[in-house]
Amino acid sequence: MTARRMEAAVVMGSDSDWPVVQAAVDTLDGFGIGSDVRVISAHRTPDEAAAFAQGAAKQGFKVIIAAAGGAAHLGGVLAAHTTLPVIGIPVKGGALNGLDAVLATLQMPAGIPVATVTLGNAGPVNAAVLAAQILAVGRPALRRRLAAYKRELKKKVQKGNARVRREAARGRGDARDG
Ligand code: C2R
Repeated sequence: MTARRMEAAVVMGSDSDWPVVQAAVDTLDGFGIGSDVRVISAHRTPDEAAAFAQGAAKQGFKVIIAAAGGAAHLGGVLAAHTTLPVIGIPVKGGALNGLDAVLATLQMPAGIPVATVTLGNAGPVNAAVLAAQILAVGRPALRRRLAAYKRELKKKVQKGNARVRREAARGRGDARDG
């Protein structure tokens, strides 16, 4: 069996972010995208942050996902040191409950984008889906997997619609009978 290529680097500012970030790794796994996970802090390990980003393309990574909470500078610092696309996951928590992380990740100066995803549970999933979409350019097999993923989302909504309509109709019927 050949080892899976590690195309996505998943970096987080602290091991305390891992419970949130895990969903990104699981979602990447679901698309068959290999990821390498590590803790690097632009604040606490600034030299490692710069060195990692500078060497990331050479290591074979094609996209970087950076998760951080609070004064979340990690995504921006990694983006400053690479031309790879960087996707930022703001991590909820702290005194400001993540609003600080959203703004710090999102509000980058012109020329150094960090594609910032949702705060909360959707964030790591969306980071992984966006990474898959970036990697799928020119890769029909991965594009087909993404299309299948969207079909599953559609089915879920249709099932939900049927359930809600059934329950609502039953509720109205009960009210009329009573
Ligand atoms: P601790 O739980 O280790 O105190 O970290 C981490 O991402 C975490 O959410 C608290 C929060 O600090 C964040 N942190 C950053 C950076 N390094 C750590 N925002 C950075 O480099 O941006």
